[in-house]
Amino acid sequence: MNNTKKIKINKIGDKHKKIILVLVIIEIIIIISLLATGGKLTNLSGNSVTHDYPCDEDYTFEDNKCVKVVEKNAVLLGDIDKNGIINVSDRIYLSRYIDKWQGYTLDEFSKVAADINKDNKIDESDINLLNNYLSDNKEANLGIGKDRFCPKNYNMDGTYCKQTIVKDLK
Ligand SMILES: [Ca+2]
Ligand SMILES: [Ca+2]
Repeated sequence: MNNTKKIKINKIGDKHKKIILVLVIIEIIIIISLLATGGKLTNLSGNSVTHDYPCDEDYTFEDNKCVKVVEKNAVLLGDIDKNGIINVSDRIYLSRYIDKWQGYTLDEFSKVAADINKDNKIDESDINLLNNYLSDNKEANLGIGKDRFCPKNYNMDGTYCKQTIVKDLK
């Protein structure tokens, strides 16, 4: 009686071994096929084409070009350090930039934020307007802390600025 039981158990064990072996073989085939197609483009009909992915990682492949959409918060007029509020730090930064302190630079967004009277120059008159605003002189408020802008080459989309960068294939 005991012997019969043993044999049965062994038979079931062999079956499992075969199933596991088949699964391992299938897995190996899948891994090999993935390695073989890695880094390649596959067209709609499922055929592999010969070149590597033609765009840098952060670009998508559209209409035979590499396309990337850059999105940033729109500039708040007067928010020179771009932290979302207008305060004395913005004025300090602006005056140091105008006085050419080392390390005080403005990027394309900050330059829009700093030109408070919108005359395409960043100078003392912008500091004066910011000073007036900070000392609660509402007459000097030309949209400081309210108007939002996008730099050139960006499109306004709600409170965001978007820029679409298109590059040729690598
Ligand atoms: Ca600020
Ligand atoms: Ca100005």
